[in-house]
Amino acid sequence: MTAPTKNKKLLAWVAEVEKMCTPDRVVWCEGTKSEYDRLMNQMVESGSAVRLNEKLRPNSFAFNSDPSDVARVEDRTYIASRTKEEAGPTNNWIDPVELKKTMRALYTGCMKGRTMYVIPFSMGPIGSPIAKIGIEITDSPYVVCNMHIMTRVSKKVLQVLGDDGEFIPCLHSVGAPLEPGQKDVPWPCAPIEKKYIAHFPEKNLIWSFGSGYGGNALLGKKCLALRIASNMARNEGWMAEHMLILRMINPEGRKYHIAAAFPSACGKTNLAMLQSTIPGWKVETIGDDIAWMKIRPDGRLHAINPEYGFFGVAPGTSKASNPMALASCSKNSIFTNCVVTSEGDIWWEDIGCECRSGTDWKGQPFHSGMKDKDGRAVKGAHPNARFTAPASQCPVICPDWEDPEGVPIDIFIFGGRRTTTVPLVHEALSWEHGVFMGATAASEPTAAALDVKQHLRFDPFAMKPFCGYNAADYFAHWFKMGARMDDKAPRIFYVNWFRKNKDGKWLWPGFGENSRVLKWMCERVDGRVEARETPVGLMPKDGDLDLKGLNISPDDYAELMKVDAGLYRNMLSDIADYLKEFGDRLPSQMTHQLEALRKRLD
Ligand code: O2Y
Ligand code: MN
Repeated sequence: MTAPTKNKKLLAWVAEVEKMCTPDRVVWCEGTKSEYDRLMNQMVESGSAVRLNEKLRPNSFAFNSDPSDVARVEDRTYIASRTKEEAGPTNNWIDPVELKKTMRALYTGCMKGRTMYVIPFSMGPIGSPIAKIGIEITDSPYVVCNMHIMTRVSKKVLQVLGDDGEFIPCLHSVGAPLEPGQKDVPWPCAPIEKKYIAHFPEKNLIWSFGSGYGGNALLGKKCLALRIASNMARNEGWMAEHMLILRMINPEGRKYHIAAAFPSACGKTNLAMLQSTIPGWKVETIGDDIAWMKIRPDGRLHAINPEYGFFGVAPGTSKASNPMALASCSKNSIFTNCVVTSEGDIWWEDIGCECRSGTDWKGQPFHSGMKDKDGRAVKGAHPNARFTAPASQCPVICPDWEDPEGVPIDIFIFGGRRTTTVPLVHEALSWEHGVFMGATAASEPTAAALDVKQHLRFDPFAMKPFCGYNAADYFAHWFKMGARMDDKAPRIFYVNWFRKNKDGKWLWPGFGENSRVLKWMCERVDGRVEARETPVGLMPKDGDLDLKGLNISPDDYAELMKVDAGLYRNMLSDIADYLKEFGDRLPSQMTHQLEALRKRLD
């Protein structure tokens, strides 16, 4: 196949990879429907995909991964910067020269018997001043089809790239060469000790080997759009964040744009697609996972969603929890590690109906209520089972979600999962205080991970697994961005949807009712409501949080909003211990904020 580009750097890289990986053939992808259909047909024929019932789930396919390859592998994810200090204490570091030597040996001949696909893709609307071009080389047709949904794959990308444009090279192999005559398996991958998800930030280069799953293999997502992009953003003066983006519209039609960062299991996708319960207020989705933001000529921070689709967790997604996510994957979608029912539809735990009979993610017969030989409930879908769905299919997608200029951000929200201590909502006293709140965002350990003393799990800006450089320098970058924006900087808030009372009952209903908290934030931005100052930040005055129609007792509300100085003081030592990790590189503003909080709590 002749290459559809004259870009010298790209041609040289593709030739170098072909020589090293020795595939049987090279295919340049164009992102067309016929390309997608052809690859899907091939995968159905080879037995790695199941075509779902056309009437129930049009143009949709189910895959089961190898049981050893079901999620991102953080232990095998590396930031191979020049020095360990540049990667910082939150990343795995290996010397780049050593890692390249190891990985070159693994890549040598690794695509034997397979096709090498070259995928030109844009993160962000093609040609947007905030977008970036990536080229993924992979030997997985499953990856190609997922990239079609998750990114903008097109010939136009190569046109924008031109003869000497810059791109981010992303090399991926499942790490399972085929000998002549060897039959392929449905989900080829390499054993865990051969898996590497490697980032070379000084070279803007990604090398992934051995896994075909999600964030390990769809390299536009976590590897490019967060780890490599966060480092580029620091160097180039913009921001690449693990944030959803939404637009909230008030009854007068005023639009507010919100970007929010939460660690996993905090309902990020649900918030991105929230259905407001307040009459006249509406929410539209712009993105559910990643935000790229630049200061534009108006002095404000504008955000785009660099992705084109959703790679959402399937179990728990239902009409009740997130009808918009469910509608998004009603057609043209890929399902990985879910149950396929006897009718040829898809099923997972808590989808909102029973599965009378089907095949589980390991290919075994399954029905709801099934027990194993020890009497334990059998799960049909893997807990990290996923749907890949076009964002354009979300019924509440914002009409401007592809605006190349992005949307101006008014509000940042951080959060964590805390059953005690942290109130439903508080606002930062300043940009510096807000950065401190984001940098110290934390959740309680899950029940399974409880140890004697319940240490908090800090996940700064929900970026712990995704920041491609030293997190202390990342905090400094946040401080700098605020200074550049001055009074045009977004306002910063912290939420905790997960507080419980003494009987273990949730104090806040969550889901659509979270719109009440967003409404208060919007009113704060407009100066329509004053706030009361507490030691931890600014909180709603009595009556300002709209609780109309909500059945919440005054006692529960008081508990939900309570700031117990003693409990907060206990948290200070955890925060101080965690910040020590960053040593001398920690920006002085962080220590000032910690001391200021300590004083306010006295
Ligand atoms: O397990 C994976 O590979 C997926 S991880 C993921 C997918 C979509 C959005 N966010 C995440 C995440 O880990 O933050
Ligand atoms: Mn994520």
